[in-house]
Amino acid sequence: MTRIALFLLTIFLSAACSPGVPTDTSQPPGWDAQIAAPAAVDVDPSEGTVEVHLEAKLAQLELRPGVTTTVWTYNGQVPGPVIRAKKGQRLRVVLTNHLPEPTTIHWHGVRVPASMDGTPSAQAPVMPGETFTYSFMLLDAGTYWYHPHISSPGQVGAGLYGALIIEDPGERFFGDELVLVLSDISLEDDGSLSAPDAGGWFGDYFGREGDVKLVNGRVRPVVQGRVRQPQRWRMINASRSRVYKLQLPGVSWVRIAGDGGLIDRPQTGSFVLLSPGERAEIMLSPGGEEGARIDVLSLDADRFHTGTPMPPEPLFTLALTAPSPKEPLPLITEPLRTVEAIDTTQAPTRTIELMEKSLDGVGVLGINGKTTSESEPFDVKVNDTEVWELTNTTPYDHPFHLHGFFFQVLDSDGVPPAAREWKDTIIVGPKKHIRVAIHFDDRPGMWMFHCHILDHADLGMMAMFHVLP
Ligand SMILES: [Cu+2]
Repeated sequence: MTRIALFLLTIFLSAACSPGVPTDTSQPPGWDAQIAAPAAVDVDPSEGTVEVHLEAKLAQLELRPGVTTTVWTYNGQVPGPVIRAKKGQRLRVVLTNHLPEPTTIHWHGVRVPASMDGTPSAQAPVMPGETFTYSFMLLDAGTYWYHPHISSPGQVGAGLYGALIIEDPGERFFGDELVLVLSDISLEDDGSLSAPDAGGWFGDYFGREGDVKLVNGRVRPVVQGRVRQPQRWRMINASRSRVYKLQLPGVSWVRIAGDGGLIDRPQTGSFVLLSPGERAEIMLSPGGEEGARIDVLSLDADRFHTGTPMPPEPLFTLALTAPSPKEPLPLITEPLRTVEAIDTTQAPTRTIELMEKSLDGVGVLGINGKTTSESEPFDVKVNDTEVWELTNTTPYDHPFHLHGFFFQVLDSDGVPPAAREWKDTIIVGPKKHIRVAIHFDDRPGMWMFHCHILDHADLGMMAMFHVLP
């Protein structure tokens, strides 16, 4: 071996052995080929910036096997491409609208400047044929997603959503990584999309759930995994209204992250609950024998509290291959990171009531007595801290989503959460009282909060607040 080859080999080996950095996948070749969503291409060669081009356009895809559907896509695919960048980088996304109607992109959970939030108060809609460039620094590692924020029930329901993964280069290795965008879509018998307002008022009131459940745009896909070889699943619920509740029979797992990156300590549970907009990351280790197939089950989350949930259905399948030739990594049990508690000693409390009422003889949804069009924004100031007490006086669940700022749950009906974490979306059940702490950091502007059952937001359960400089 020449000296230069030896030198290069030394460089390679030292890179391969640096702690916490995954340098190879120990899964079988093509392990995620049937399930993974394609990655976005970074067209900016500089280290500090990731630039991605998204074209919103119609495309023909076979979502339900055997039939073709004209869906609304980013770059011709559902979900849109997985955008990957690192904490500390700038993300620039050039959106071109080739849809038949105006659109925007909202960066769900990402602490962007108000002008980049993609809402009607943040920007003029991007008209058909127009281009708009989003550009912002990435402050927090975690699993996020992007979707339109005008006509969002129809546009999200038609296929416009994608994952945004912000990596922390210093993070330890939890397992071979899989991004799972969970959604659903409503199709007619001939494969065409159901009308965005199908069912009229009832559709709005109940929240339209698609009859076809999708994992990365596929029906019942398969992921191959070695027995006892850990995987890290980054899961996003991009559904318009469906609450996903997953059970993983025969799989040991711990939850390691939520909406805004790693939680303070790993959590165990019997299912993963994801309301629309929420994210969860789990580290998992499949048991069983080589050749076994484990169905990941979708349970009915019973968001109407009927007490008679529908039976579970398989959502996707884990096909087990030979155990890893390496020593398997055990599921993590030690603390993951320090999440500093927001200091609420001087913080005033504001009540946010998710409610319903009759308006001109029609049932509507609202916040604090008012529908979106009736309500006035309230003011807070940069550097304020507030406690919001979220309550729900309707008889069914609403996932509350706060734009622009993370919150920490203080307690739910007086019970503190098992882990401390950063959240932007939380399901609020009937008669619940969930107290959350919010610190308004230095990003003034107009921001929204709303129910993330997008049909409910459209029916009035959305309001605004103004962060004053
Ligand atoms: Cu709701």
